[in-house]
Amino acid sequence: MTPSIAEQSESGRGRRAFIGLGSNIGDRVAYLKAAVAAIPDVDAVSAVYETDPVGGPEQGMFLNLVARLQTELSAHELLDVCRQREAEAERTREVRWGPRSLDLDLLWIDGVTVDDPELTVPHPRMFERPFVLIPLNDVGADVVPDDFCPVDDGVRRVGVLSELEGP
Ligand code: A4P
Ligand code: MG
Repeated sequence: MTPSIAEQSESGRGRRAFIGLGSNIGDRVAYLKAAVAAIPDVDAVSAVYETDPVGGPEQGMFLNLVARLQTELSAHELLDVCRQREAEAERTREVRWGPRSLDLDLLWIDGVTVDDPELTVPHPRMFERPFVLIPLNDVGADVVPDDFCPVDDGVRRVGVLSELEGP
């Protein structure tokens, strides 16, 4: 019998966590591949979606995906993982919601909520964003609200990360 989510969380192998990745500058595929390869404990990766930018200045299209982890790392350790991957992609912070080589958002950790000055989990904007929920539906459908329709004009599936080539 498949163990329930609660049983998996208590089995000693850690918890499920989901990280959303986005890129809209340079070789987007290469940034995503390098980041996913360097995130620890990844056990599933969604398809890659090309998505219209939401918010911020006029900017190019994003590639977005969601990685699922089964991990014993804490929420803050996972935030450090996100920041390290962004630093490796020479991410700069000029404009909020502006163009970026790589953005990693810690979306969700089973059974964990955090609300402190540097980290909010679940990610506060994830449930209003098709560019998050559609890839999340590939690897964590139970986390997506039941009434969400996983089809959106601004989110187009482009393929599986390992089979894509840049940019
Ligand atoms: N922070 C707090 N909670 C979290 C969390 N759960 N995960 C803090 C990650 N970081 C979290 O983020 C600012 C600070 O948020 C971090 O230092 C961390 O301490 P940032 O990445 O430096 O800034 P940002 O990404 O410009 O701002 P923000 O508000 O995080 O933006 P979002 O929500 O990440 O949205 N459109 C498309 N189509 N695809 C996208 O991927 N992304 C954004 C950015 C906007 N529009 C987009 C996309
Ligand atoms: Mg961010």
